[in-house]
Amino acid sequence: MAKAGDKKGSNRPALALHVPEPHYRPGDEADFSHIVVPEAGSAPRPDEACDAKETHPLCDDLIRVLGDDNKAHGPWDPRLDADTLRRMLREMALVRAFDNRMYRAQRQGKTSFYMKCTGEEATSVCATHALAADDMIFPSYRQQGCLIARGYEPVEMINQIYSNKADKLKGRQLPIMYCSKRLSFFSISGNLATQLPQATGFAMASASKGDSRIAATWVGEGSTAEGDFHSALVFATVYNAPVIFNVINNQWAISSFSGFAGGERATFAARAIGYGVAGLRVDGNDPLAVYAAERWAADRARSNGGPTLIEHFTYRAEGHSTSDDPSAYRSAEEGTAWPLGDPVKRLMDHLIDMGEWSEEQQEAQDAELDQMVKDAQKDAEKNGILGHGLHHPFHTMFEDVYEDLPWHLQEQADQAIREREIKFPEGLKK
Ligand SMILES: Cc1ncc(C[n+]2csc(CCOP(=O)(O)OP(=O)(O)O)c2C)c(N)n1
Repeated sequence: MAKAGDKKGSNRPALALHVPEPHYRPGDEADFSHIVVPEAGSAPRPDEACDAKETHPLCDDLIRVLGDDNKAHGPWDPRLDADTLRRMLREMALVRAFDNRMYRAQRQGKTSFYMKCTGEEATSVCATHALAADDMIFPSYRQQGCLIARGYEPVEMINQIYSNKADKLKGRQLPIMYCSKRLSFFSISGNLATQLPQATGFAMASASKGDSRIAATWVGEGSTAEGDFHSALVFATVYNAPVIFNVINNQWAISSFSGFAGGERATFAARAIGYGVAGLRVDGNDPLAVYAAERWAADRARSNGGPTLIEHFTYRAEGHSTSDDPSAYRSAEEGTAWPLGDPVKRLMDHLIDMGEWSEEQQEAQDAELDQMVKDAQKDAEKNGILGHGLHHPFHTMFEDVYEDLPWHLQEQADQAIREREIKFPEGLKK
């Protein structure tokens, strides 16, 4: 019998630690043939009122509606009219035009930071269309599409990005961390995953008041590794809270691939099984499938069927943010090799196939949207850009939190203002 600390003679195998490694690194050829892409229309659609268990086989499937033939297939086809489809297409294209211009604005030094959502537009725009206008959205930082789908003005977004004197958040948030009470869009938090328990809490409050508003939240697959994910799902399942968890699996969390959040072992949708909530796994680049899944979950939540976790399987086509260089850690070929295509092009091709749109109309719309964002940018620049000094007055940082400023903060405010007067005498004020 071996004694403690006596390794000699032991024939037990040595333990080995598994450290996940992505399939492809810079310079590698990217081949996604291991990803199972089922036929569009092949996934069954259970009734919204079904037992959560009935959805669980879908956690290993992939709900797809738009086929390679550009037609809508199967029971998940939401049968939207052409006007709604054109509106979703326009808003996705607007998000892309906005992202491209703001990325350039950061490179031109007009703001310190920007984050694009290229390739993921459907997961925010089309999901928002499936919600009621006053359902509460608890976003992460890549859901500019939700705000655009609710009609937020690009100029307001740019004012926030520039932290200028018209920024409604008074420069107190990192660029792109928007918030709009009017549009039921909760304040974005830079601390990952805090929005999940907040969404569950809102949903519980809404239900306990007998209200009709549900909550929908978005989170990256990497952030599901946070403890907040667990707390949010436990409370949601225990109290059958009317909340939708949208997990955006775009394969990467900055430079960590999805394997570091558990993606090698099970799908992210499959986490629903352990909590006993409904779970769906959807092609996140298929605008119709995204709409249909979100609508299913919203109808279920609104009729007291409880929470749903939706994994949107997609790809982050660009860098994490303007501070990131993905060519340092992933194969440059991944974006083009991604098997689920581009959501904007897929919806455009579908509308063209229906005889409701044309490439010429798309081109003209792209030019119009680009001009629209350019005009909004010009208007926002009148209110100031990074470093031009046109921001909210310095002392406002001490306002809006307390009704009566506590003495120690008052002291700090007085001291800061005095020091500022010395550093920046009249005429040199920054
Ligand atoms: C609590 C916390 N940990 C770490 C970070 C740093 N951080 C910011 S974004 C990010 C990656 C998140 O990836 P994912 O959740 O997959 O979302 P994606 O960026 O892909 O949309 C990390 C680690 C943070 N902001 N907050």
